[in-house]
Amino acid sequence: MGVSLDELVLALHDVEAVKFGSFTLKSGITSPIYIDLRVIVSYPKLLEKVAKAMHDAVADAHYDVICGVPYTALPIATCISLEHCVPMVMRRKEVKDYGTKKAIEGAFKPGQTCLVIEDLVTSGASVLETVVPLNEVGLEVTDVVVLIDREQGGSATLKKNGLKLHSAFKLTDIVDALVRHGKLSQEIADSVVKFLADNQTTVEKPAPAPAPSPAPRRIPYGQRSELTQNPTAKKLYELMERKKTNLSLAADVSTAAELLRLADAVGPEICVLKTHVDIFPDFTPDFGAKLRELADKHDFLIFEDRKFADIGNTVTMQYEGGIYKILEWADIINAHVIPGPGIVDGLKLKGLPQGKGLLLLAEMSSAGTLAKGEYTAAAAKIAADHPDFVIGFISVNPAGWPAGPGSPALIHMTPGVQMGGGGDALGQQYNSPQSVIEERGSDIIIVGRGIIKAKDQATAAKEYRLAGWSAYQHSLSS
Ligand code: 5BU
Repeated sequence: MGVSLDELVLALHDVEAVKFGSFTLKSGITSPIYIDLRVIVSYPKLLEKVAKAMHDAVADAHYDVICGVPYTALPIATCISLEHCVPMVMRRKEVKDYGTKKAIEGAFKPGQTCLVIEDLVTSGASVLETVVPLNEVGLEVTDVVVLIDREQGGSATLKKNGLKLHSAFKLTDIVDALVRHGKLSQEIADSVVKFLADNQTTVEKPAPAPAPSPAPRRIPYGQRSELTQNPTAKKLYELMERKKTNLSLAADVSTAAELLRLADAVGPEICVLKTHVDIFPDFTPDFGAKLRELADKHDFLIFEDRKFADIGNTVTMQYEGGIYKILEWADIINAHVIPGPGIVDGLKLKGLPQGKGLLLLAEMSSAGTLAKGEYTAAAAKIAADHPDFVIGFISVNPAGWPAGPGSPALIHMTPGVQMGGGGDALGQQYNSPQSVIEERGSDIIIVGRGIIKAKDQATAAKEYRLAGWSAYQHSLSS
C-alpha cells in the first residue's frame, strides 16, 4: 500500500516536524524553515507512514542489510527492518570507551550491500560519516534513502561519492503541498525556495579513520622508578623489579589475625598487600605496626583500599583519624574523583609530607560501573595535575583510553583478576593476568579470591606472580 504524500506532509506539519519562521541554524545562518524529525517517535502511526514512504522511495534499489544514521533515523530503520524483514546493522556514534567496542554492530558479511537510511539530507556530511565505517568493515553502500532532501547540494555530494540519493520528498514538494492545502503563504514558500538556492553546500568525504597506532612499547618498571616524583611509587617500581613481581594480594579475609598470617605466607610473592581494614572484627590499634613489620620483612607495600569519596576537609580527618589511623601504616590509599580535585588536595595535605601515594579510581571492575568515558578522562586529568602525590590509577583497560594511559610515571593497578576469567554473583568481572597486563596495558594485577580460596595460598600466589611477570616480560619484547 502506497502512502499519500500530501497526507504525510500535513501530518508532519501538524506535529511541528516542519516549522516556518526565523530560525538560527547551528551554522549561524538564519533559515525561514526548520525541520526536526526527532519528534516523530512520539507518533507511532506517523512513524509507520514515514517508514513506508521511505521504503517506497527506494523500491528499485538492491540491498542486503540496512543502517540508520544515528539517532533520528534509527527508529525509522527499525520500522523498515520489521515491516520488510530486512536485517539491520547499527553504527556507534559515541566515542568508544574501550578499544574492544565495534564501530558497526550486528551480523553481516563483508561484500554485502547496505542501504543507508537518514531522516534528512542537507549537505550529505552525516550520511558520508556513516558510509565510511560501513565501508571499513566491508559493507558496500550504493544507495541512500532520506525522508526529506533539502535540495542544498546533498544529492550532488553523494553522487560524487558513488551514492544514489532517494528521497520521499524534496523540500520544495513539501512547501508546494502546504501552499496547496492553505497551510503556508506563497510569500513564505518563495522565501524558502530562495533560501535553498542561496545556501548550497559542498562537502568532502571524511578520510577513513587511521589504523590504530601500535601500543607504545612498555617501559620497564625499573626505568619508571626514575620518572616518578613520588617516593612511594619509586619504592614500588624498584621492589617490583627486585622481587620480579607485579602481583598485589587483595587480602579480604575475615579477621585481622588471619590477614597477618596470610601476609607472612604470601609476602615473598607480592609487591603490594591490599587491605580493607574496616572488615575486621578483631582490629586493634597495633594492627598497623604488626603489618608494617611484615611489609618490611617481605619487602612489600601496604595499600588500604579505602576509596575515599568525600570533600577535601572530611577526607583529611578520615585518613588520619578514627580508630584505623590509616595514615600511620598504609603506603598507598585510593580515592574516587566524584567530589572533584579537592579530595586530592585534602589527602595530599596529610599524605605528601610523609611521602605516601594516592591512586585515583579511574575505572572499576564491576559490571555496569559508571566510571568510564569522560569520568575516566577527568580522573586522568586530575592525576596529571598532581604528579607529586597521585602515583597512578585503579583501572581496567588503560590501553583503551582514548588519550592513552597517561604519563609512564603513573602506575596502573587492576582488580578483577582470576586465571579462568568469569565473575561472581555480585557483579565482579574477571580477566586473566595475561589479558590485564598484555592486552589491557595495566602494570599490577590485584588478586583476591583467586588466591585466598585456594587450598594452598602461597602456591596459588606464586602461580599468579609467575603469570603476571611472564605477561609483563612478554609485553616488553612484543
Ligand atoms: P577478588 O576476590 O579478586 O574479586 O577481589 C577484588 C578486590 O579488589 C576486592 O578487595 C575489591 O574490593 C577490590 N576492587 C575490585 O574488585 N574492583 C574495583 O573496581 C576496585 C576494587 Br576499585
